[in-house]
Amino acid sequence: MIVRTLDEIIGSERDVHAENGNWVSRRFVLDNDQAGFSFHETIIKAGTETHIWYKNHIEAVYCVAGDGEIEDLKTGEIHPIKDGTLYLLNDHDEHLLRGGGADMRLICAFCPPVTGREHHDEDGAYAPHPKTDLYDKARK
Ligand code: 9YT
Repeated sequence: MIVRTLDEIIGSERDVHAENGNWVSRRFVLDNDQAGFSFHETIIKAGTETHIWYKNHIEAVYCVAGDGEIEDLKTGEIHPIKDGTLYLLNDHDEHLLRGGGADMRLICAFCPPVTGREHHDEDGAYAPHPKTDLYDKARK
């Protein structure tokens, strides 16, 4: 069993800040924990806009505080986000994530797991998992 607290993560290498200051991600579970997913708490700063397109990952995101919205760039649909809203990027959905009036606190799970060394590329993607073939086979 692994037990971790937010206090331990803050200020450690699991506490990752976006280069543009739009978000902070606390990585509770990473690839090297061998759980098959990674599990993060992400704070999206109020009033920010982030272009994200996870071409190599599925992500579930559950909001527990704050407010904002997500714009699906394929359909143009805009969905409000608040405490109790979940979105699942099950189709590698390109989107804009906007923080509203108060910082959004999001609980996120990634499959395949994030290793912790990825950076958003110019399209807002993370690089594929090094063993991504294993995950592709597992989904078939
Ligand atoms: C919700 C989202 O995708 N935010 C960007 C950061 C990401 N959740 C991460 O790396 O934890």
